Amino acid sequence: MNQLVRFHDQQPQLSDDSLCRELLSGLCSDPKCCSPKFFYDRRGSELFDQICRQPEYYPTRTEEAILRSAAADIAEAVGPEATLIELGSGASRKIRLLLEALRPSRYIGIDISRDFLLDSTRRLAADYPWLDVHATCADFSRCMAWPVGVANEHPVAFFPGSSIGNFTPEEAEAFLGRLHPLLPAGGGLLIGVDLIKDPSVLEAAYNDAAGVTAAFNLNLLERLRHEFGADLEPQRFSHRAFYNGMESRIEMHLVSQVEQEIHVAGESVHFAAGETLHTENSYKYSVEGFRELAGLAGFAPRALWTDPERLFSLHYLEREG
Ligand code: AVI
Repeated sequence: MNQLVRFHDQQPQLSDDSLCRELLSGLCSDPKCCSPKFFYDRRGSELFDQICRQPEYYPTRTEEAILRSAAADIAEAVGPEATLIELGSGASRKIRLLLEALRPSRYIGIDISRDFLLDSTRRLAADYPWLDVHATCADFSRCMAWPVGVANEHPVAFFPGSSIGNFTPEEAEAFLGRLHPLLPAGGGLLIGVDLIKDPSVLEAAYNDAAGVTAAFNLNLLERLRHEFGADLEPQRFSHRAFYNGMESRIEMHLVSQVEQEIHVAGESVHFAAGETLHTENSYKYSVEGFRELAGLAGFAPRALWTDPERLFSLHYLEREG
């Protein structure tokens, strides 16, 4: 296999200590909460892959269908010889749907998971020998910097999957605000955003019949036990996901079935029966609502693609000024 991937390591791993402090501060806050980043240990990432294949979870297959059917139009909007920079590139699967149509000169995958990143970018380089492939190990949600001298030519950031929805709107605006200075005027952002729709469709997507999303949510407790030495019984919690129409977001919670005390890193945390640990928000936007948010961060709308049922949107935005 062609191993020609240029690797840039920004050494993003937080120490176990600071992760533990972050975890405790959420568990001790009122209401209790936990960052969704704690979902993604090895098992959590496998379960997320399975979620994407569930019949009720429409975002992945709908976005992929949009990328397939709109590839030529996307190529026209983006233009030739782009440097594509994928934020949170994971398995680099979706970008493959665009490469032949886009013919970018360079691809930079950015991901926090070093081994996974190297593996997937090496496979990409082997499958597309004409493409200059780079891998940057970094936590793009905290700080972002392109590898020096690599993204000068027509950089276009690619942020699929509606991962922007896992930020609050304020965090999303701040995130786009950090991206803005990394792009030259006219630099592009191709971003997938899940749309507001009938709550029954949304709630089914986060309560799949096979119980994969429930297992994904509950796996967080297994991670607390194994990685952070928490003393708790996962079967004393249950999965809950519902649409909060006032906030336009799906909320995921772990609900304590009984009154109980759990112990994490020397601290004891009390749960009343029915009290929840809020584990994730997944914000949904209207096309106009997302354009407005992106506008606040200095991005102007250039093109938009959706599916016939208007479940999901793919925006092409350009940095203004
Ligand atoms: C990664 N992210 C966009 C997913 C979402 O839909 O918010 C995470 C997820 N949580 C439960 N199911 C999927």
